[in-house]
Amino acid sequence: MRDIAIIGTPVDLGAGRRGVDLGPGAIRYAGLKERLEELGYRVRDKGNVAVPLAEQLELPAAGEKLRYLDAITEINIQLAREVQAAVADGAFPLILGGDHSLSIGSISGVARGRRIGVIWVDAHGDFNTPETTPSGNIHGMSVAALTGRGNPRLASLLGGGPVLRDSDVVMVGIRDLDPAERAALRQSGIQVFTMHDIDRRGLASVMEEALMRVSMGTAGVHVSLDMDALDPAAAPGVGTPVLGGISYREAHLAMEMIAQSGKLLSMDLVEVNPILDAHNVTAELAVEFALSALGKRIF
Ligand code: LYS
Repeated sequence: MRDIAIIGTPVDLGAGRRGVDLGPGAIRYAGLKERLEELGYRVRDKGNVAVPLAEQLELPAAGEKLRYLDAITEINIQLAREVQAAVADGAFPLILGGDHSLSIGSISGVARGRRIGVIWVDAHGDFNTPETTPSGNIHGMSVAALTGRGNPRLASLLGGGPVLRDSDVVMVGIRDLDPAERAALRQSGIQVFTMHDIDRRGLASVMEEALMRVSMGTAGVHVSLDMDALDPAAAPGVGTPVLGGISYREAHLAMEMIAQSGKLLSMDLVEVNPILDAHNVTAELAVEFALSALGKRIF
């Protein structure tokens, strides 16, 4: 496929910290469209999904377990429709965030009417539900929702039950789980590759297994890249940094292996926070990793 549809989703309502709403602009500013064109793609920037500012909305009550649920549901339904339209046009959807709650919409759109696999590259499991969340932030609940858990409006965004099977989801780069989230994730059928696994086995072996699992029986693979999977020394511009992440080269290698698999259907680039960044390096990295996932090679 040589057509790419860029869809921005400048949402930060799912996060505890402000600023990732500026991520799509920062990634565009880093030259995403031109650099994809240099790779030989025809790129259409579809602009941004409409997102209200936190300032326009009522402040959630203290202790709220699903902060900004109405707005986030609405944004994700819109995003899912945009993504579905891109797929119907034969284009590759490339979604720019924004906080990780947007993957509920992007993946619901890509998975409409078919079974897909997902590689979730992240420091966090994003497997909380309203019962387990310590923060009430919906960006910590995306994988739970996509596999049918938690709030029904998120878990069945477009209607029709769970979007993903547990066995079709693999997490890579995990190193920060909340206690009840950790227990739930252990009970699920989701394969989790933590930083410990990457340290012991090496990233290549982990990615080989991840790709094999998510490719089995599926129409293809969506990659959801949270920039906080990277070590904060390489990618400082993220909302929820955690020490001990994957290196610059490991991230490239993961994306290069995804490209070589020939299975990639669509991709999210999320949690870029330009306010916390240094000269836009994190957005520039996001562009580089998208290029590697879409076939850019060293030699
Ligand atoms: N686990 C934490 C929470 O639920 C952090 C999630 C970070 C998601 N990007 O709030």
